[in-house]
Amino acid sequence: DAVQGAVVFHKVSFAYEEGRNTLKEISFKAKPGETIAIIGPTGAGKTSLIQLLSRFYDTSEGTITLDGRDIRTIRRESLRSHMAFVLQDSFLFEGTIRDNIRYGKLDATDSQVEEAAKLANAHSFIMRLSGGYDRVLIADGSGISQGQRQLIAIARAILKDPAILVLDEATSSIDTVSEIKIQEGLKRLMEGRTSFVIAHRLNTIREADRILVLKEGCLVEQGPHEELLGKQGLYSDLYHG
Ligand code: DGT
Ligand code: MG
Repeated sequence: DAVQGAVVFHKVSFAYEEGRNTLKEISFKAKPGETIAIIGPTGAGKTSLIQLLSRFYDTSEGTITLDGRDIRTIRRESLRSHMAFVLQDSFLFEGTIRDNIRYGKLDATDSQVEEAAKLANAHSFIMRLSGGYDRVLIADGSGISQGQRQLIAIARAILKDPAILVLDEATSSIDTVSEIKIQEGLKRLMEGRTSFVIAHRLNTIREADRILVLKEGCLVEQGPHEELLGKQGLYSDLYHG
């Protein structure tokens, strides 16, 4: 039951409210291991598109397939077991750092947890905290910075080892040191997985295999950076500010 991570959207439309489509006839393909950057103005439908992928909502029209299989035929729990989400305010629960990372794979050993934390660049800051891996976090994560929360979320995702990764890049300011650590951790996390990134950072966008440009629920352009620049359309306008 190994999942390769091929994702196809075929004429996908979605409405939160009847008669008002939030996403309109979206079609694109992601091959296993590709990185797809999703960009567009606020309200364009980026988060909604990602939510369809995990069946947080189901499409109104059209189909989404994973490795050729309509995701509506896959139980949500099973579907999500192949995905990890690293979101802007990734959720941490009240419990130890160890348990927060282990949430990615409940039967992981302590050494697997630490290995994932090392790959995520989280190990060194954890070791500097009093209590280390046994430090208890409270639900809103206070006591650790936003950047450190992200590193824990990345460690959790690395431990889970999913075929599909969904990443919502932070827009808010994270200090430069954490930022570099996060970038390195994310790079390791994205390797060999189909990754969907709601991208704000120019580097991520430029390096993506394909960029989806959304506007008012429509996929107005798609392609790699150079190709889209050449079109001198919305992407080129956004890129040149
Ligand atoms: P962002 O995060 O501000 O850059 O915007 P996007 O691109 O992530 O936009 P998205 O998908 O959150 O919203 C697309 C449209 O759908 C927008 O008009 C707001 C609307 N919308 C989002 N979530 C809901 C919801 O839960 N219920 C309803 N009725 N509308 C929603
Ligand atoms: Mg959003």
